Amino acid sequence: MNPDIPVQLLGGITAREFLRDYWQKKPLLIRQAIPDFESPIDPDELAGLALEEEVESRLIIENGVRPWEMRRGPFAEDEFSKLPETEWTLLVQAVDQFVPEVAELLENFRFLPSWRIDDVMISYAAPGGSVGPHFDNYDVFLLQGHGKRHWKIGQMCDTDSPLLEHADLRILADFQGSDEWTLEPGDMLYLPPRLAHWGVAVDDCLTYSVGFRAPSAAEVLTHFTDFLSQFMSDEERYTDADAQPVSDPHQIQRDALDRLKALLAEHMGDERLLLTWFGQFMTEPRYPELVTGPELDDAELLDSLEQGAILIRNPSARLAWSEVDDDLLLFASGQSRLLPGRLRELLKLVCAADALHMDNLGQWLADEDGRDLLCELVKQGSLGFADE
Ligand SMILES: [Mn+2]
Repeated sequence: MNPDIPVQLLGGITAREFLRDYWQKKPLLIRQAIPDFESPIDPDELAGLALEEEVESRLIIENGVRPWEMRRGPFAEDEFSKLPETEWTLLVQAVDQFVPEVAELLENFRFLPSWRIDDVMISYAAPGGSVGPHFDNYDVFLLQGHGKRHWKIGQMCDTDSPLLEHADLRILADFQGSDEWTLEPGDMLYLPPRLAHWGVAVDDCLTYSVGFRAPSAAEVLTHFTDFLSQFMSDEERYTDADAQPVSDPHQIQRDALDRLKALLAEHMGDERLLLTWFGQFMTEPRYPELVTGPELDDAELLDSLEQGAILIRNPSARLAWSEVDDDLLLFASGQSRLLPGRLRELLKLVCAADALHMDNLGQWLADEDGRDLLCELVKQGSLGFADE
């Protein structure tokens, strides 16, 4: 998309302006980001999802058996009827993986890399419902779906910010409010990481949280070095064939440190492996058990497509691609595959298209590598047949 065209979702500023002035920096309130927005899911349907085994959900009851009581789903149907009239919240994670119309909302965020998006969480709150003042370590767009929610924003926080004593929730002990707004359906609030916020339902309300993912520095280091170590032999060790006689045998000298730094730099500087690890890591599905596929060979796939079958992306799959020299890397749900550069347009199609069929695949089905790729993606579960 053109980064210099005003975006309705961003209140008429361009993607370039948003990224420059707000993203990861400061909050932005956008009235009618999605004009006349009608939530594709209602509170009953959300509660229905929270009954399902594979769906992550939580209930937070402000005056429960203890203050801010938290219960984890899946829930039994009668649990909802026993809740108080007011001051509780139901949070359902990754609704985009279960409701296609919710996944479609993500099309509005194509000015950001799709691999940065985590999920769409939807919360229902009874009047007065809230999860308390808190901060998150990731960016979030809070889109009001139904009813009204009053948002207050506060100070920037960090790991030293005092929290209430609570086993499960990170509620701020101290909230220094600065701005506040009441959001109505279609209104949206962008919040950068670590900004304190506190949303309280004015009436029955649904709020969509489009959350982002950014690995912590500790995760990058531990996961990347774990990945690297798979490719290292036990014979590769600290070496000091260049050693000089020591003056004090108990002293660790500067030259030892230099050799270690060289060893680290040699491996950490391997861009190809860094890219491979990162692509695999960022496309790991939230629910890997939902990404599985059938046994299938090229001929069967071709046959099905010729008979009108349609392939769609598994809503639980994550896809991304990158370049390495003249080749391409496709990342699909935690795995990677090196492909010849001529498949670039097919890769882009696989990542972006809502559906794959004879019409848009066309010539690619005549390409053995192309067919092979589609077949592998179906077997792996990242792509699936539409009517299954
Ligand atoms: Mn939050």
